[in-house]
Formats: sequence, C-alpha cells, structure tokens
Amino acid sequence: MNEPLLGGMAQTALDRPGPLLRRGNTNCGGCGMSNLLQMLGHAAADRSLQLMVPASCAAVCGGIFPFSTFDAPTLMTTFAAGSSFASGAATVARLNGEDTRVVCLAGDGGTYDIGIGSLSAAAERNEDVLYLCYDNEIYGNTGGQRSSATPSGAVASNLPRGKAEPKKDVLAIMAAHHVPYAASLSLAHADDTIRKLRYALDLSGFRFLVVLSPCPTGWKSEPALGMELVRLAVRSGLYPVLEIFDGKRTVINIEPDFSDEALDMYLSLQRRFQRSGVNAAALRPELDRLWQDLRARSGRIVPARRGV
Ligand SMILES: Cc1ncc(C[n+]2csc(CCOP(=O)(O)OP(=O)(O)O)c2C)c(N)n1
Ligand code: SF4
Ligand SMILES: [Mg+2]
Repeated sequence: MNEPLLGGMAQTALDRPGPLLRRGNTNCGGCGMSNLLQMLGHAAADRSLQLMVPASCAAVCGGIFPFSTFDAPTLMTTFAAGSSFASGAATVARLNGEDTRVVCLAGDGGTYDIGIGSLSAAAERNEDVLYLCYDNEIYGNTGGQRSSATPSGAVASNLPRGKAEPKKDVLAIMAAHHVPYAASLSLAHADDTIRKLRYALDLSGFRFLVVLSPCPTGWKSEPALGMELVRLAVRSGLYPVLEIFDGKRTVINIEPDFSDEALDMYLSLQRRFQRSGVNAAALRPELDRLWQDLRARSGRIVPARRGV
C-alpha cells in the first residue's frame, strides 16, 4: 500500500511501495534522522539500496535480526568500520553485477571521530559508496557526549560548561580527498536535499553527504521545532549549505542573511546553548572566519557581512 512518504511532497509513480523507515521504530519524536530517511526513500524511489549502519541511534532504530525497521537490506557494522563494510559490499555488488547503491548511514561520532580512519581510506580509494552522515552534533545513543561535530558553546553530557572548540570542518576534509561529490544538506530545504540525494545516488565513486539532524533529546529542544531550527541555522550562517565537486569547485547553495536575530533565536530555542550562556555576539567572529574561508574556496571573494 502506498502511503505518503513526505507530508505535503508529491509522491510519484516511481516511489518505493513503502517508506524506507517503517512505522514503530525506536527513534525519538522529532528526530532529524527520521526525516532524512523519509527523504532518502523518496529520492531513491525504485533504486535498489543496501544500508551499512555503524553503532549509533540509526543502528538501534534498525532493529534486531531477523526484523528490521528499514525497507532495505541492512548490515549493522562496528563503530569504526562503516566505510570498510560499505567498501566490501560495493565491491561484492559490482562483482555480482547487481544494480544497487550502497549507502553508509552514520552519525557524527561514527564519521567525524571514530570512523574517520576508515572513511578517509574509502574516500581515498574512491570506493563506490554513498556516505550519509546525520549530524546531531553529539554521541546521541550513549547519552549525548560531545563529538568533534559539537559546535562552540553547546553543552554536552560530559561538558557541562559548553564546548570551547569550533565544530570540525568535515566537508573541507572530504574535499581534500578529491572525492567526486561532497555536500551539506538542509532538511528544511527539501527540494535542494532531494536534488542532492538523487544526484549522489546516481553518481559513481565516493560521495559524501552531511545533514544537520535535529535531536530534541540531546539538544533539549521541542520536537516540533526541528525544521525551524535547521532553517535558523542556515539563515544565520551557522550551517552552510554547499556542494563541492571533485574537491575543487565549491558552490554555496543557500545564501544566509547572517542576522543576529536568527542566530539568537536558534540558540535560545535549545537548552544546550542556554545552559552555557553563549550568544550571537560570542559566536559571530568564528562564523565570519568560516564564511571568509568559504567565500575564498567558492571563488566569491566578498565579505560574509558588511564591515567584515
Ligand atoms: C568502539 C565502540 N566504542 C563505543 C561504542 C558505544 N557507542 C555506541 S553508539 C555510540 C554513539 C554514536 O554517536 P554517533 O555516531 O554520533 O551517532 P548517534 O548516537 O548520535 O546517532 C557510542 C559511543 C561502541 N559501540 N563501539
Ligand atoms: S537521541 Fe537524538 S538522534 Fe537519537 S533517536 Fe533520539 S532524537 Fe534521534
Ligand atoms: Mg551523533
């Protein structure tokens, strides 16, 4: 039975017969990873998928063999080796002549931190893998510890005063591997996200996508506000939405307005920031540096904000 995969988004005759993320899963209400899986299912349509999922909320969500929440063959992998399993699965699929896309679905802990060795190796070998990182900026599944994706000023369960270091620039790291495609996705901009998912699904070689993924449990935010939070993160410049081709050509897809209003709103709607007391003025210099760098990389040498 066909059921709407995305509230409000038209379903086509090519869509999967059922959602990629089935009902009755264990994800918290308002989990961005659930939204991402809905969009991936929609973008994949009738393409065949295999999922590789290292330890994370997504692995728990996937369920216990022989049952699965995901409507695709799924392999739960060790934490550090998602990309290695994906490389193997992609090779087997090629040798068997199977027309399937191998997707490694990993959290930020499994990507920016503990999985970065195998990720770097697979990217350097240009394996035929679509790597999809849902970035909730913490180790969500084990209680919300800091990762290197945690942004400055955010409190984590093992960091009560808030993080002093800036978020790691994982797209710059992937660009340095000269992978065919690397991009950041905004769940609040569904058209751009579906376009990028489809493009990445149909490309060969290593494709890397990262998605800011609201986590009401860890961010201490209202479950219903996830999309609004992503919108504010994009608007304020905190979360750049861009794509990088072959590690060289950088395209900024959504232009922020860099307003302190949006940034302050983003911070005030999450208790992880309220608890550290960080505000827009404190974060702005770091964001200005990030955007000056991005402008230079994209070939658009214009100031991120007037007066910068
Ligand atoms: C080698 C190893 N260390 C620690 C763990 C415990 N562990 C399981 S999931 C997880 C957190 C994963 O964080 P992330 O990748 O960001 O995914 P999220 O939980 O946020 O979805 C940790 C620390 C483990 N399974 N294996
Ligand atoms: S803890 Fe966060 S990432 Fe994990 S299922 Fe809940 S909302 Fe999703
Ligand atoms: Mg995480």
